[in-house]
Amino acid sequence: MALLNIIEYPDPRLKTVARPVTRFDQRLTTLIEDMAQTMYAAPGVGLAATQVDVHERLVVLDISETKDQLHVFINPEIVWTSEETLECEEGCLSVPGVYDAVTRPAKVRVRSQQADGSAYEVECVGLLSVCVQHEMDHLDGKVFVEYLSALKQSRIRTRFKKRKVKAA
Ligand code: GNR
Ligand code: NI
Repeated sequence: MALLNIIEYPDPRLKTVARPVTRFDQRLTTLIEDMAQTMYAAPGVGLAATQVDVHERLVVLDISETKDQLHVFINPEIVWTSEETLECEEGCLSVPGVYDAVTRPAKVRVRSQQADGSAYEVECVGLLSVCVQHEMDHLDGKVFVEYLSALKQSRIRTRFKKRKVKAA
C-alpha cells in the first residue's frame, strides 16, 4: 500500500478528461487500495483518480462514520437524475480550506463497474449522491469551485497561486 500525492487547484492536470478503465488486473486492484488509503489518510470521503494524477475513470468513496464501507466506481455513468435538487456545502482535497454551497440533482442513478469488471447500478441519495457527482466531475476535468461565481473563483485562484509561491 502506498500514499499517493494529491494535486491541488489550480494545477492544469486537474482539467484532464480521464479515459475509461479497460484492464481489470492487479495493477487496478493496487491502485484502488492506494487511492482508498490516500482518501482515509487525508481524511476525505471520496477521491477521484484525477486527483492523484492518474487519468482513468476510477473513484473511491466512503461516507460511513465507521470508515469501513468503501464504494468503488469504475467507468461510472449517470443514467438518471432527479428533478429535485439538493444544496450541500462542498469541500475538496484538491482545494484545501475552501468550502462553499453547490446545488446538484438530489438523486442520481449510477451505472458502474466493480474491480473485477462486473457491472452494477446504484441509486445514490444524500451525501453519497453529492459525492459521486463531485467525483465524476473530477473525471471530466471539473472542480467544484467552477460552480461558484467568477468573483469567488478569482479570489480562490489568487489565494492558491500565492500559496504555491510561498511553498516554492
Ligand atoms: O472529502 C470530501 N468531502 C466532501 C464534502 C462535501 C462534498 C464533497 C466532498 S468530496 C471531498 C473529497 C474530494 O475532494 N473528492 O474529490
Ligand atoms: Ni474533490
